[in-house]
Amino acid sequence: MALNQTPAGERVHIGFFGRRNAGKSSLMNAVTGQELAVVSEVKGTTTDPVSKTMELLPLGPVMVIDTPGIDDEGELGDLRVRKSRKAIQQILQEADESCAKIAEQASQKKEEAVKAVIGKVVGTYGSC
Ligand SMILES: Nc1nc2c(ncn2[C@@H]2O[C@H](COP(=O)(O)OP(=O)(O)OP(=O)(O)O)[C@@H](O)[C@H]2O)c(=O)[nH]1
Ligand SMILES: [Mg+2]
Repeated sequence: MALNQTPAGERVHIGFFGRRNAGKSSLMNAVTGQELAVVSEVKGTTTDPVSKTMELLPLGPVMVIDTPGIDDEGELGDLRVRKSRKAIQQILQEADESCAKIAEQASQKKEEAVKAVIGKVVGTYGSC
């Protein structure tokens, strides 16, 4: 399957989350080497999640997601925060599914080294 046909669910998801003006959009642009998101000194510039599928070496096919600040305020701000939280949940779910898949593959193959790495990841970061 060509890289640009990889389904979203099989891509590594990379999200940028944080307070307004923290530099999320700048970081996303720097990581991707593209001007994907508008950057400005005005707090709350990003008002909707911006996602882009691309190939990012050495990872391969990825989906990068920039999000509105999680400290936004007011009626509109609350809606933006909700969108950011949804994006965070989506990424965590993808991570859970990927982790379960790797663990399953490792147990089938009985590869102790792989299991050890997973154990280390789980031990270090809690449930992965
Ligand atoms: N000094 C400094 N300024 C930065 C850095 N990264 C971003 N900025 C500046 O910080 C301001 C906010 O950057 P953005 O990337 O728009 O921040 P953001 O987190 O996307 O902001 P929102 O979209 O409002 O949530 C801009 O004026 C950037 O030029 C950095 O590493 N150092
Ligand atoms: Mg932004």
